[in-house]
Amino acid sequence: MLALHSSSLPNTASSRPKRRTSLSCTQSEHLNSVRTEFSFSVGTYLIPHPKKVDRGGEDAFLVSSYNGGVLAIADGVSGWAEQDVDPALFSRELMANASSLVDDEEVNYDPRILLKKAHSATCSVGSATVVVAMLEKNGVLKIANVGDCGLRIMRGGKILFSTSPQEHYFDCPYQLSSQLLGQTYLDAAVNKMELAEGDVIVMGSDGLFDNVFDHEIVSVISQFEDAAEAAKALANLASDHSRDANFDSPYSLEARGQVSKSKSGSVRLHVFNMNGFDLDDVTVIVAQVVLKTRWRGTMWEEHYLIINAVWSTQKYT
Ligand SMILES: [Mn+2]
Repeated sequence: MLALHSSSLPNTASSRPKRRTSLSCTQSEHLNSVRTEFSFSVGTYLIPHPKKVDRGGEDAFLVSSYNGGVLAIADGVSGWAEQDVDPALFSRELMANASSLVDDEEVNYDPRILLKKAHSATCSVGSATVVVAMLEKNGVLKIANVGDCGLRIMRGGKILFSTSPQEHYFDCPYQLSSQLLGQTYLDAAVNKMELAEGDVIVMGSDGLFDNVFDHEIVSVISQFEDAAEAAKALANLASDHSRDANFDSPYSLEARGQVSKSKSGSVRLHVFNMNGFDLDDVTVIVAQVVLKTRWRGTMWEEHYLIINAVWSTQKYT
């Protein structure tokens, strides 16, 4: 079973202009009556590991419309299964806690503080890599990343920004953990970017970035106007590549590089991984940056008509 989630952040009815009964307002009143706010149009797609389909896999994610929008993915570290711990419990609880804390006063639009509070509220045993992005209404995106989930920002068909994976050594990423030996919010890589209308964010678990090259992400994004369709296409591409022994994935290239570095063979690698297989959960979030127009008070009727026409042609709101 594939889990499909697709949503557009709500464009509330209250943001729509009200028709004015009198045309007595001044030009300056009109200028003050309109302001624009950044928001996301979001599509998500999750394909669990083929052997974990019945349990839904071990990735978890959240999409919130709070402020300009909040996106996050957590990937439960699978090694916990060897200790009879379901790796999905920690990642799911972490995301559930983050979801309920997005509007917390202390978080104050800071994704690193969101990770701190969500982590300390999580009681499950386990650990997870995690990436969080919070968009403010002025277009500033704040990102916090622990481990090898990732995020790309695309503008004009090019990648403008990429997170870098954090790992202790090959195949052992930084992770928030129930154990003291894990990382904390203080280890998160933080970044801040000013976004523009039309920018596209691609966020994924390592199941995406281990199996799909950046140039392929650019190519797929250019083929779809709808964020949900783009997310589905990227997840399917990652899944197809992970099952294709003849495809040299980013992960398999990295694995080969590690072997050539390790003459003693001290780096443990699964042979099937080196042949190109990297079966994993795949989670993809695609978010297109959109401008919402909000209204304060009254406005000229003429502008109501023009702006309304623009709305009706927007595909992402
Ligand atoms: Mn993974």
